[in-house]
Amino acid sequence: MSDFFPILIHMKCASIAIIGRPSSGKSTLVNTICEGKVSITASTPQTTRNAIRGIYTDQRGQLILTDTPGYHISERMMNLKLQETASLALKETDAVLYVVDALRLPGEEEETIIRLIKSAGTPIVAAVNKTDIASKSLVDQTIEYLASRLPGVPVFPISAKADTGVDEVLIALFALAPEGELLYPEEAYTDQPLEFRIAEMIREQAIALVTEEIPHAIFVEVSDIEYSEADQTVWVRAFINVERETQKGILVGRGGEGIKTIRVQSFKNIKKLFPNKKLQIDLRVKVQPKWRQNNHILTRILS
Ligand SMILES: Nc1nc2c(ncn2[C@@H]2O[C@H](COP(=O)(O)OP(=O)(O)OP(=O)(O)O)[C@@H](O)[C@H]2O)c(=O)[nH]1
Ligand SMILES: [Mg+2]
Repeated sequence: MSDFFPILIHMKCASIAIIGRPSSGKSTLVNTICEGKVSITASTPQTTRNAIRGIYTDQRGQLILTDTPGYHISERMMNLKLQETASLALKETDAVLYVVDALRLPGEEEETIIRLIKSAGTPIVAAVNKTDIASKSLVDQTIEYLASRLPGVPVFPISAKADTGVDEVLIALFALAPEGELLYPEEAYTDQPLEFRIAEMIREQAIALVTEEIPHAIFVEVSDIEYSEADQTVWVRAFINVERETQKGILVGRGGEGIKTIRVQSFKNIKKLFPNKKLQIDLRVKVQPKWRQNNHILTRILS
């Protein structure tokens, strides 16, 4: 008899849609799970605008996590498109990871999201986030609320930022995952195109610089990535688009200080994408009046 006994390892593979209100910490959670910068984050709500895949692999198998735009009720054109992106992600998934912000008492928006995820009919795991800063009483109230609205759904108190309770969420997700081959290589942590990742890293720093409504008026497009073999340098050219001249003035800043800060801060993250090369980033700010009502632009940047 042969000494060789094949070991049958039943790997699991599941796609998970991450759903929740704006600013509940969905993108922070994806980054913590995937141990990399998959999705940009900000203290202002409605940061994520696309379905963004993060990939987590360990000896149990693979979870393909789809970060989605925060679900916000509004009839504005851009918001309707963001809602559609979140709803679509629910259709192509094995399970939903529902992230609830313990700092904000549930309201109409939470009720809408619960209706939406229930109607999708896929298994749900819920995470009550920001337990590192929320009081115990707020966390308990949120857990109670979820138990009453989603009976039978496992609920985990977590901190996406401090990485507590996240392992328990992974155990619950793998428990729901079907057996299957890995869809991505083990070392992959996202599948986003390079141009998109760079544009997002620039947008993150532009958002960090401004307040009020301006973060929502920004979109970034990379026009060009060029590699020069001779001097081992990657050239990135990108446009930060805003809706008004006044917003442009704020982003550029006095003597160009604003745009310089965005370039220097985003450089740190973008450089990690080109570890052995030199990097040059050329940033311009451009005014695109009322782009949020322009179907052509919205379709291009939100698809
Ligand atoms: N203290 C604390 N802050 C957190 C935690 N998770 C997220 N945050 C913060 O909450 C803010 C929003 O986080 P994001 O991850 O961008 O939230 P999001 O749900 O992806 O938001 P949208 O993309 O707008 O829907 C950021 O300032 C995060 O640093 C947490 O566990 N604890
Ligand atoms: Mg987000």
